[in-house]
Amino acid sequence: MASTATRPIVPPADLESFQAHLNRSTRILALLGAGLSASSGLPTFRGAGGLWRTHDAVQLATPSAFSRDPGLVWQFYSYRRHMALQAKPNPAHYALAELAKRKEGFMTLSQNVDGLSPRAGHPASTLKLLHGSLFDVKCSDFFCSYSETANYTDPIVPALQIPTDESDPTTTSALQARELDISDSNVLLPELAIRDLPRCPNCKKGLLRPGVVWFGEMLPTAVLNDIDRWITESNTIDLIIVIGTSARVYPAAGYVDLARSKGARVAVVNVDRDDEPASGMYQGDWFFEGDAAQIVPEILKSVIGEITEMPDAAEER
Ligand code: BJW
Ligand code: ZN
Repeated sequence: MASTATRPIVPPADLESFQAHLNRSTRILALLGAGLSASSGLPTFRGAGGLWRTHDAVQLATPSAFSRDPGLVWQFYSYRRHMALQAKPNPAHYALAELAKRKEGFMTLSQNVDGLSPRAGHPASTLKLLHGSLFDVKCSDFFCSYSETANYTDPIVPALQIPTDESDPTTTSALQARELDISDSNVLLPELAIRDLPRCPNCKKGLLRPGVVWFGEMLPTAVLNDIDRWITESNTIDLIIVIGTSARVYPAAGYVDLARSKGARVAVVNVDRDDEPASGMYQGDWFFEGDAAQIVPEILKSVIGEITEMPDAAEER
């Protein structure tokens, strides 16, 4: 039996044909999803990681969830801000950032809100954040236009501090400061009063909310316009690389078909062989099955070389 230890991550034939196409491609899109950050320790939305306490993460990402229970939704997002700040970009974030620096016609569309691609040094001009950022906040009052970017205060208000197990008399003092895993529904969360939630400093009336795009909301117009401009600059797109996304949420998923309609071949990187784009795979496409953190640096190597340095912009903040 062949040893798995020596098996290459990517079958050589696939790798060779993909890299030949990558090397000659001048217009390349990447569509990124939560699976890109999975090996940085951040959960995905659908599938095993998609439950937060007893709540479906997708159900919490809606304006109606926020209207119904802003405290719960803030606890969910405050936890995610905290987790994203603790996480580190992985080799796939660095590999994509490097490709962006080396290939002029490379544009990245990210559905991720975790800030890991910017922290890996992905140039902002070629990174379009379709669904906003966990570190943007804005007023939830329709009539107030207050917004903030790069708010890394953790917790954003004291009431959203992650509880520790100080109440447990059996733990030593060193352990007493240990944060509880509030994604575990057995951990009791404090009741939050509306007055304890982040409040808009401008109108003083509205609650602040995370600056992310929830279901039923428009994606940021400037971002959509930038992407449209890039797409219509030329009649062709050579390649779209679809990484760690179930590609089921629109309009993001629609960019795969749009790229294909301009001639693009599609390369998918996903741990789940069944998570193909909704319109399926065609002859000439590639499916690289496995962890994005391992596969992405491997398949991009013909352009970016080996990833050696991994500076994290968060350490300079
Ligand atoms: C790994 C891995 C590893 C794991 N390595 N891989 C057309 C048709 C039908 C419906 C619509 C349509 N157009 C619009 C809609 C409605 C709706 C929609 O798409 N619904 C669908 C569910 C059908 N879209 C919207 O509402 C959008 N707005 C809009 O269209 O506005 C116009 C409009 C307004 C009003 C009326 C009408 C039109 C907004 C969508 C916003 C999505 N927001 C969220 C939350 C963001 C904030 C937050 O983070 O909390 O974005 S939902 C959630 O899904 C999040 C993600 O960015 C997004 C995509 O998820 P993603 O990244 O693909 O994650 P998963 O978990 O699904 O997949 C992970 C993948 O990784 C899996 O495949 C794993 O196998 C893989 N994986 N580990 C590689 N290590
Ligand atoms: Zn306001």
